Amino acid sequence: MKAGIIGLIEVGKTTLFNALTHGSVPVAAFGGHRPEANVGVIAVPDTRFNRLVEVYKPKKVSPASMEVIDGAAPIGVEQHKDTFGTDFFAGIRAVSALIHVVRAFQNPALPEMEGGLNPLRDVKKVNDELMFADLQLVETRLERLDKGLRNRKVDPNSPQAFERDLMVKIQTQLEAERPLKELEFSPDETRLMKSFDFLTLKPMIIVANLGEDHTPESDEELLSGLREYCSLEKLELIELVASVEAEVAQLPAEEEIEYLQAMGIDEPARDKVVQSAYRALGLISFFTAGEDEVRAWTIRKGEKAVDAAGEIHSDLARGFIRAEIVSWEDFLKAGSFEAAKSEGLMRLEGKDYVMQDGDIMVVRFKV
Ligand SMILES: Nc1nc2c(ncn2[C@@H]2O[C@H](COP(=O)(O)OP(=O)(O)OP(=O)(O)O)[C@@H](O)[C@H]2O)c(=O)[nH]1
Ligand SMILES: [Mg+2]
Repeated sequence: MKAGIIGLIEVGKTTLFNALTHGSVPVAAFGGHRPEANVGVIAVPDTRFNRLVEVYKPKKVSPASMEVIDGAAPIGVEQHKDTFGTDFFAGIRAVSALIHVVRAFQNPALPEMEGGLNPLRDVKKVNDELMFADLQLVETRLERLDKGLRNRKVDPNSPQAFERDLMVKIQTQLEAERPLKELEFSPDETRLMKSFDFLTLKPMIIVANLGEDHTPESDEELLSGLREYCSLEKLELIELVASVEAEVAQLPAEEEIEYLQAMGIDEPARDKVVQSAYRALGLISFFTAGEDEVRAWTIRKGEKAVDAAGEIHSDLARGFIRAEIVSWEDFLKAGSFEAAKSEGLMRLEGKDYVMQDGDIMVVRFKV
């Protein structure tokens, strides 16, 4: 899974990248507007996974992971467009989720923002740019289709007509200034759209980057509009101080926990960012656990036992007989997979069993 950090210039994208990856990429180097992106791989934080590791003390641990990309497209820097080539958004077209950072901090060292600090305005501005980029894409495609179809009778059942209808449907939505993820698409339409990598089809979360000196009162004043907008648009909003998160991420693990506890925080906000990106994508985890390895696997909500088995190895899907499943709650109750088994909490499920978040699975198979 890949997530791309987007947002206007100098809002703290690279700072958040550092917080997420425990990294120390220089912020705002060369104004930050570099054509090359920062890329990092991070483990998806999961307390259930940690618990499994405590129980099994395995030789190998393999948490779920996510790739984070920063700097591929700082939005709103028209003057830099040429240096990025024709497709300004190329760097984030390949991601599956967008982490949209918006500035909610004052910083006298940075140039004054036109019209003052206004996170709601900025989020809308970026969202408009995403819709505009998709609209350009679909219009280019429509032009090309129409050129190909000119002076020819088009069979309404032809693939060309099907694609044209789809593109018009997309265009209509974007012209109404609504993102594509609100539309429903048939499996055939989805297949056809895949190569376009439309930006407004991607799940998105919003990160409001607050100042170090923020208070609940100042947050309310600054963010009430944005909070309302996010709840209307069904966008998850995470409020954090990226600069503090980035500093904390530099501490050794134990010190970090102590530091956070002293501040009365149970988990770093960066964990929430990753988890909520995971959720926005409709992803869940299931686990395989033993003394050799404890591993978290990523699947989509609604996937079946046989799909989950196929994630592990295609042989397991091909020769699938049954899945031994212990739910996360039952695992906690019993203390281990084996104990759950002897207490009758283990279930034997068939191919079509719909996997639940946190399931622990052993696949019985034969090839
Ligand atoms: N006060 C404050 N300053 C921050 C915070 N996050 C980032 N900054 C400052 O804002 C400036 C820009 O931060 P970056 O992380 O480079 O922002 P960016 O969005 O990556 O910037 P570009 O890549 O240039 O578009 C730097 O001077 C940071 O120190 C924050 O949470 N609070
Ligand atoms: Mg940057």
